[in-house]
Amino acid sequence: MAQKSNFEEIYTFLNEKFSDETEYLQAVHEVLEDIVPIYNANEVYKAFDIVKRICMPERIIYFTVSWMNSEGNVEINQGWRVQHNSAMGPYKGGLRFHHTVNLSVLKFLAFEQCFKNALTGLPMGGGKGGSDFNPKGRSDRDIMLFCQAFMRELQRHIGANTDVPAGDINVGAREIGYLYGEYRRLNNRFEGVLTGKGLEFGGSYVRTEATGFGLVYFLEAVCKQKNTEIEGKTITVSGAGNVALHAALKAVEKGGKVISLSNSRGLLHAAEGFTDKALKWAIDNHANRENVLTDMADKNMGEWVSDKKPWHLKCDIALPCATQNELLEDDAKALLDNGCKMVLEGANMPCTNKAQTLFLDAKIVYVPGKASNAGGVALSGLEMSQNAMFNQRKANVLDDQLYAIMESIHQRCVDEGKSVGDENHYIDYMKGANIAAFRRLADAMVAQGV
Ligand code: NDP
Ligand code: 2IT
Repeated sequence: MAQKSNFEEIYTFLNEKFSDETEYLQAVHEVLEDIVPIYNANEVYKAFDIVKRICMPERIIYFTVSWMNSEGNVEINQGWRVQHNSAMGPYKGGLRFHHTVNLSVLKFLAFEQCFKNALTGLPMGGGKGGSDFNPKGRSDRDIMLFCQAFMRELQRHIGANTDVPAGDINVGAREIGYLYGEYRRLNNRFEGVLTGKGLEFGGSYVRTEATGFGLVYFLEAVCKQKNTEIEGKTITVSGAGNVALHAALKAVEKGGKVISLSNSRGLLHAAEGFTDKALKWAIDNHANRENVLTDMADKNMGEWVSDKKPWHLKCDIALPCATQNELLEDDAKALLDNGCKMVLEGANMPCTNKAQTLFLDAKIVYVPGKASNAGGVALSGLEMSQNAMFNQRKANVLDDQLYAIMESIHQRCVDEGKSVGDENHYIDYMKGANIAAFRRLADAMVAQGV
């Protein structure tokens, strides 16, 4: 029999082993608080030492990407794929290219991905990968050369039934195309080894929109639960990439007033709210602009404010959709002081631990990304099933499926996150998401033995 574990013992064990991996420890800590009581009450989970095993990646692949750029100079980057857990299906999760990528960041993302994927109800394990390559300001040719070199190594570790990467920060349709092309040339076969592919080569309708749209579908479910609606609400959004722009567009379509977008250089403030026309222009143009937000300001679509985040703006709902730890304790205080009632994460772990605590203590709606941004990977799961059947489903069918999946994730969070005996019926979505995902993952692991 394995020894009995508890929160402190497990966290100390991980903290001693991985003391310099701050983002990974932060993500694990967030989950342990909620799941250890469930674990301690379950003799089978304890006998199988499930919690430690869920926290530790099954495999980490590291490689050096040496490549020759378009000017004939050799460049060297680091590449990783963290294959965290495959009990529920092939490892599944995105690739990120950003100068801040390191093992701690990828381990936190891979760990969270397992919980997120469990919530979708689809058969997917969890993983994440990427590189410290900084694609900003690079030529299209350099991007292609880097993607090809990255895939030359990654290809031997992935496969449609083994590990299926997708996009994440700075990995969009163009990069997935180049990565997929290199995989196909090296392996001489069509298979759904990546998701987010172009519609002409195995891609799925609605995948591009799915994370942002899914976030707003989740918001709609929250509003229904609280007998209110999106229409007429003022919404702040951070980020100006795939997730942020599609979330903003869907929120506007639902009658919300979206007053901000942002990036690492500043904020675009639209006091009267962005129009759907402005957001569609941004969606069509963001991938090939140096700074789509200053270009929008030049077109009078909003006012550009350098080096500012949106969290000081008065709003009813905040949707952080840029990156991890972008919303700090002071930002959370500003949101609460201004009457914000709901925070739903589009990004992965955008709120720091202190910010989360403030939201939960204030008993406003706070939904962690592993639940509210699961629409992207859910559509990836649907892309995998279309690839396996060699077909392509219609956009309206997939949009309905996405809606149904987000509603069911919401329901799972409510079932596990409602406080017994609380007359205010407060839903702790964080606890609900962590416990619902943990039960599914733990049961899959127990059933398969050690
Ligand atoms: P994109 O690369 O399309 O956009 C990222 C956006 O975030 C850019 O506007 C970027 O600004 C901004 N950003 C990045 N780093 C920072 C920073 N340190 N401070 C402020 N802004 C920053 O990525 P996605 O939209 O795909 O991803 C956004 C988030 O959503 C990530 O956390 C990702 O993990 C998560 N996510 C993505 C999914 C997907 O399907 N794509 C699915 C689920 C979650 P700049 O251009 O200045 O760097
Ligand atoms: O964080 C995420 O869920 C993603 N970047 C999408 C992963 C996927 O495999 O579609």
